[in-house]
Formats: sequence, structure tokens, C-alpha cells
Amino acid sequence: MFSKILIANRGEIACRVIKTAQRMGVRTVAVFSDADRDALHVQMADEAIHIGPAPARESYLRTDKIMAAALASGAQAIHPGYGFLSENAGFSRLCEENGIAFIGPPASAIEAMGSKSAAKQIMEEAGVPLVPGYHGDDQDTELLRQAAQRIGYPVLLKAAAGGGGKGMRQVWEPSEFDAALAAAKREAMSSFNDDIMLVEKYLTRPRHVEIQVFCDSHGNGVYLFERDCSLQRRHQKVVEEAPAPGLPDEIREAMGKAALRAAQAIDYVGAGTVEFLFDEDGSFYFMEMNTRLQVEHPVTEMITRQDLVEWQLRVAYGETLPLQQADLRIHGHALEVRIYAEDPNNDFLPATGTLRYLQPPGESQHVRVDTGVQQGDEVSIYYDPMIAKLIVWDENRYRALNRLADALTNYHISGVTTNLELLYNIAASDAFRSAELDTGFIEKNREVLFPAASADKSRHLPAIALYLMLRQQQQARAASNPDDPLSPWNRANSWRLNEPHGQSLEINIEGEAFEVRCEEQRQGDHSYSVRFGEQQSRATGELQGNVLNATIDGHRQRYTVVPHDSSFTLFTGREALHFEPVVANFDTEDSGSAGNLTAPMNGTLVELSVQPGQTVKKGDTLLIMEAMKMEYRIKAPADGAVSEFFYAAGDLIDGGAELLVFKAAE
Ligand code: MV4
Repeated sequence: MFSKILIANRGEIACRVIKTAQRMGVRTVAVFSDADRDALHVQMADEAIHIGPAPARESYLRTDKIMAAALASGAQAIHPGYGFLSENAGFSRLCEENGIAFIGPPASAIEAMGSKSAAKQIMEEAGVPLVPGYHGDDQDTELLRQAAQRIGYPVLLKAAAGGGGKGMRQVWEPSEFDAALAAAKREAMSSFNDDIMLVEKYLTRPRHVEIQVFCDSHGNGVYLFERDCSLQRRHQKVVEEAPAPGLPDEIREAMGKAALRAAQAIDYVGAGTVEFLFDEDGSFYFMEMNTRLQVEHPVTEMITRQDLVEWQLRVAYGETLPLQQADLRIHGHALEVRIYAEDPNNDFLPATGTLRYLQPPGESQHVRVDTGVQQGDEVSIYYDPMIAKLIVWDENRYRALNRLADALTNYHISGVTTNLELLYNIAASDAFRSAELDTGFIEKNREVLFPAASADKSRHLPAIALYLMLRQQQQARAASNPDDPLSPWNRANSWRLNEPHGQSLEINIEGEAFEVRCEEQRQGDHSYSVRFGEQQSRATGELQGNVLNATIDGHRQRYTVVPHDSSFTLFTGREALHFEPVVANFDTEDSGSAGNLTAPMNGTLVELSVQPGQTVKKGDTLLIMEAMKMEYRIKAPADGAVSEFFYAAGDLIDGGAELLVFKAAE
């Protein structure tokens, strides 16, 4: 076995490969760009070599720099991961020329699958079923039109040099053919500098079912069953699972054998995936072959109990396959979702930002998290914004789905927009739970998956108010003088002589302000009546760290609440809700930060620091309040003057009350 390998990749796949290599006693060399200097994969590897600036074309795609790093470190092999150089025949060849093992297929196999039409010709000879159509070199318009006529409409025009959905055009009837062909050719020429067209029968509701194949350099090959990857959006996979729901055993076997024939037709070595379109009538047709380990390989690992990266290292080292076909079984069901920093509610725009809070669910035999980031990392614009892959396994699909929904509710991220809520909605949707899968799933279920921005933001107000009150009490206790634990000042419970212990809160939830009145019940069991508008709730509970156990009107639920500077994120299970107590900060001394002219909480006005009409500078103290034995200074939000104070020294003031009128200087 190799003693040292270099991983020519970053993020979760680099971490994942390093984990297996280290488990096998193989030393690892990471490469990193400027942006990845402190990245997790760099920390995990035994060695790490800087290869250049952040843009991939100046670092992770620079074959010369990567080869130099491999030679300098004495690595005997290079694992390309996926993406980047993983399907770059030139790089595979460069490794061969430098006597370094490329942990992947031979360059010839990569090249053979590089062109769709060449791939289809190879598949046809290998007896792999193709979508009825034409994929010849003769591109005479009349000939293509006759092919469409023969196939029967609707047909699909596909650019031979295209891929991943680019360069495809549906044609629904003969009258549209000429215009569609001309447009498809123009598009292909501009996108791929090649306008060779395929004409295929258009499958209107296909599923994307792919077979994992593995071949060694001694002529052995196995298929490790299938994955259903139909849940895609613009050819970006969102959910993958294994096995494919409802796939009959005989089709599984026929697909697997066809995939193996495809691999053997190109003398394949290593991990590969043969993608099929699976039609509603049970037919399946070759789509393309990927000559790399795929992102979604973990679901196959979970159901076969195999480590495919270990297989890759062994096969690249020249060993025979660890198992034969008869040794492979499907165990249970696995699902994978890709957690992305993107905004599904804003056309999936990639999001950037800092992972201020990152708490994945606990891992077990049922839950696996493959990630390349850690709390505090920046999600940058340079690379794919994938934060992690969440993989779950259980004995059957139904139980795996429950594992997925549960794990998603326990995946807490704040600081950057993510697709977690969409993933939760998919996992919880009836359509997905009943496996109504086809490549149009996300569009077809749009209203369930993208509910209108939840209008009713107030439904979590009682929990938020309870949290703020419990937090306030914790702070009071923390501020209290330990040698006088019984002092009434130690109870931040809004106690007032002969008055209900009440406090008004103004809370802003994602832009919507709510006035809430909290009154602690006399029995002092930390229970509150929380009133807003016409609604009144009884809230009680306890707060341990970020975990709020809240019982609202008899229903106990666990929330995670994460404080940021002046705002908070409430993880409700289905979603992450951002809120900010307009009544200033509950967790910083300086609650009078300029711009906040309300009482930070119940307290006593100690001093009016300026006269009405007196000009002040921004940040000057206007008045001082005292609450929970802490002083709060209310500061001028700008240059200007106080025109009126609403209270005098000595007055008792409710939290949230307006204190003064401030006129900013022109
Ligand atoms: C098709 C098809 C329907 N009929 N070919 C999309 C990208 C490339 N992998 C091939 N693709 C398709 N080819 C015929 N004859 C529908 C698709 C397709 C698709 C395939 C798999 C997964 C998701 C998809 C999303 C849209 C279209």
C-alpha cells in the first residue's frame, strides 16, 4: 500500500479522503490556496503545501503546481476527489509520466467518455440500451429531421459536446424542428465550440438512476447497486438515495450488468458511475458515464458497508477488488442531502458569509456528516458553496426519512443563508415520503417546498419572550454579588412594589416588530404570561447554555437559541428564525449604544446627564439608568439635542419605554 498520497482537492471530499487514508495508515499531503490556509482539510492532513491564490484556476486547477507539490512531498499517488482535475485526462497522463499513481481511471477511459456521441457509440457496441435516437456524425438537416420523424415527437436535441443539461432543446412537433435545430446548433457552437447534435426520444417523466461500478486492473468488475438522484434543480443534485425506491430486482440486475459492460467496453479501472434515464415503463437508457468518485458515493457506502475510498487506494495500488459480486448485499436504505450556502427563496443565489454558529447533528451508525468547514469559517465566492453532506441510514426508507428529518432539525447554522429549510420541507413532504420521484419533482412540488415566507412570525413569540426573560435573569444572577445572594436585586424578575412583575418587550422578528408584555406569575416558578395583541400564552421553562426547554401552554419543546451581537437565532426545528429585542442588548453592558432611546429593561432613572436643548455630540451620554445593579447609559445617536425627557431622576421605568425625544442636528 502507498505510504503517502496527495489529495488534489479541498473541502469535504479532501477531508473525507484524508480520513480513510489515515485509517489505512497512509500519510496524507493536502494542498491549499490562499483562501484555504486555515481550512479543515489542511489541519487534518499530515502535511500541507501552499499552491497559490484563491481562484481555482490559479491553484487547484494548476496541474504543474500540484505535480510539483506531489514530487516535493514524496507522495506516491494523487487522489483528485471530484470536480477540479478528477476527469482531466491530461492530468491523469501527467501523473503517469511522473511515475505518480493517479487514483482514478486511465486517461484513455476519461477521454472515451468525454464526448456524448462517442460514448453512445461505444455503449451501443457494448449492448448498453440507448434512448431511441440518432447520434451519428452526419449532421445533414434532412437526415436529422427524418430521425426525429422516425423516433416520434416529442424529441430532444442534445449537443454532443454538452453535458449536465447544457445544450438540450425539446421539440414537441415537426413544425418546430428547423427553428429548434438551428437555435440548438447556435447555442452549442457558442457554448462548446462544437454543434454536433444528437436526436433522442424525449422522456417526459424520467428518473435519474445511476449505477456505481468498480473495476480493478486485473479485469475484475462489480456493481455496487444503484442511487436515485432524481431530485435535482437545474442539474444540481439536491437529494440522493440508495437503493432506488421501488426498483425491481430484475431491473437492478439488468442495469448493473449493463453498467459493467459499459465500464469493460472502455477498459475501466477504479470507481465509476453509469447514469441511466429510468422511464415510467421500466425501460432504462444510458445517459452518461462519470469517470470519478461522485459526491453522492456515501449512500452507496452506507447500504453496502464498504469504504469506496479504501477500494480506490487498493485498486490504484494494483490490488484486486476487495469483494466479488456475490459478496455484495443491499442493507437498509440511505439518503443524502447537500447542505449549501445558498438562498432557495432567491433563485438559489449562492450565499457568502461567516459560519458564526455551526452545530451539526450528532453522528452515529445512522447519521454521518461529511464536511470541510468548521465554525468561524468564511463561505467564500471562490468555490462551490457546499457546507456539508448529511447522510442518514436506517433499515428501510421510511425510517431513514425520519432520521433525515430529525437530523435536519438538529443541524444548526447561522451567519449565512442555507438551504436547510428547503431540505427539511423535502424530507417532510408527502410527495417525497411516498417516493413520487422524477426529475421534475422540485418544480412540481414548489408550493409545498417553498412556502410563502411564513406570514405568521408571531407563533414563536412566547418562546422568544421566555428566552429573553430567562436570559435576563441569568445575567442578573451572574451580575449579583455572590456574598449577598438573597438581595432582591438578584432577581431580575421585574419585581415592583405592589405592582405585577411586568415587562414590555419589543421584538423584531426578521423585520416585523411585535410588542409583547411578559408578567411573571407570582409563584416565581419562572413562568410567565406572555401577551401580544389578542393572544395570551403561559410560558415556562429553563435555559441551559443555548438550549431552551420551553413549555408553552402545556406543550414542551426544545429550541436552540444562539446569541450574536445584538440579535439571536432561534432554531425551531423546521427553520431558523432571526430576532432582535428592540429593547436594546440583553447581553452587553453598553445597552445605550447610540440610536437606542428606550429603556433597556426595567430600572430606575439615576441621572439626566444633559439639559433639554443642550447641543451634544454623537455618543454623548444623555441619561443614566440603573437596572439589575448595572448602569446603562443612553447615548446620543447623532450630533443634536434632547428636546424632551419623559422621566426625571428617581423615576421607575419599564423596559422598552421611550425615554426622550432627540432632534438630530441638520
Ligand atoms: C434526457 C431527458 C429526457 N429525455 N434525455 C439532463 C442532463 C443530462 N444528464 C441528460 N438529461 C436529461 N436527458 C431524454 N432523451 C431528461 C434529462 C433531464 C435530467 C436527467 C437526469 C436528471 C435530471 C434531469 C433534469 C432535467 C432533464
